[in-house]
Amino acid sequence: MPLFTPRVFSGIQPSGGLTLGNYLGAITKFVDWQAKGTHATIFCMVDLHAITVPQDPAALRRNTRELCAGFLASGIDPERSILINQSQVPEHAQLAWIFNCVARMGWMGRMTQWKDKSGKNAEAASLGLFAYPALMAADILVYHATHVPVGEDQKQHIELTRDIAAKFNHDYGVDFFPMTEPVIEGAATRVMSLRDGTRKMSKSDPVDGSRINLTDDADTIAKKFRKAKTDPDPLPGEAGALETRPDVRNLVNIYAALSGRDVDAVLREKAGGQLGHFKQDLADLAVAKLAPISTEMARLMDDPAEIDRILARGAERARAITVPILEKTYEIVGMVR
Ligand code: AQP
Repeated sequence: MPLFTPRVFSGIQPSGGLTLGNYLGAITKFVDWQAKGTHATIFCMVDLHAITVPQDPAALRRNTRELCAGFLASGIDPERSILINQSQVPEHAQLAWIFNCVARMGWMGRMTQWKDKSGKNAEAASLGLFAYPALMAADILVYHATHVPVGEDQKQHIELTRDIAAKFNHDYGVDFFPMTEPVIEGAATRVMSLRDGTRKMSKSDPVDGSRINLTDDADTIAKKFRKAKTDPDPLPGEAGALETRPDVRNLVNIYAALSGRDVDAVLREKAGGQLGHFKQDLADLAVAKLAPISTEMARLMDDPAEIDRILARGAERARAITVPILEKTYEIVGMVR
């Protein structure tokens, strides 16, 4: 394989407000990669992915800018990283078409996100929802990204990205696309719903109490944790004992991730404690971490023109990478240029 420039890419859908799941599973990891400085870092608001399910246009515009504010407020620096909105870099969608012709229907049909989101009525789901992983592969490979930090739920899509890259390279007899590595690390790779510890916390869950939004105020955060589903037993002293208590395990994982410690260290300190007290400690910790972010997001949202300028500049920098990679792809495929 050729030596690829080490590059990190990841994205988040502006399909609602940012959740604590997005923050712990994705954004904090993005900030860590940026701080390491070993790789070029590219972070994206994936608006084209958001419209695979219905979106109100005004809400989509607002959510996209708010997501950008969330990235900035959490520590993404638009000078050190490239920060973009997907539809402003057209090579993502152009490469996705090529990948639609590389990926197989059977591969897409096996994706658990497709099965979950299309539900019982797959016939009525959009073609875009079915093809979602090919667009995601294009998002990643249009930068020749070598590493993708994601939450656990996206692992299967990264594996499919590797399948698409391998098939393209094989079919055309080239070593053009890298085998991208998923990076899934930490205590909160899968933050669960506060109302059901067996389901992922999601920004599009109709029950607002199931998630912490980055824009929630201190009282709302405390109330949501207070009402989080748990059981009457005290906290155990070691992680193994949480296997059968998914709701409690979720809260402990969130606490560990927010405090930057591992789960065993948290349990050693909290063993025997009542859940009521633990929920209060967790709420205090979450408020201390999230309040400065939501204040900064609100400040940034007062100046949408500045957000738009940052995104326009990001798109310009991104296209210095994506245009040559797309052109080379077209040449390999046999398009007259
Ligand atoms: N609950 C979660 N725990 C850990 N990581 C999570 N991520 C999302 N939810 C959790 C990670 O956040 C990144 C962006 O995800 P996305 O918004 O593009 O799509 P998603 O995974 O489908 O997120 P949602 O909140 O569930 O959105 P909707 O409700 O619109 O489908 C990814 O790295 C993801 O792993």
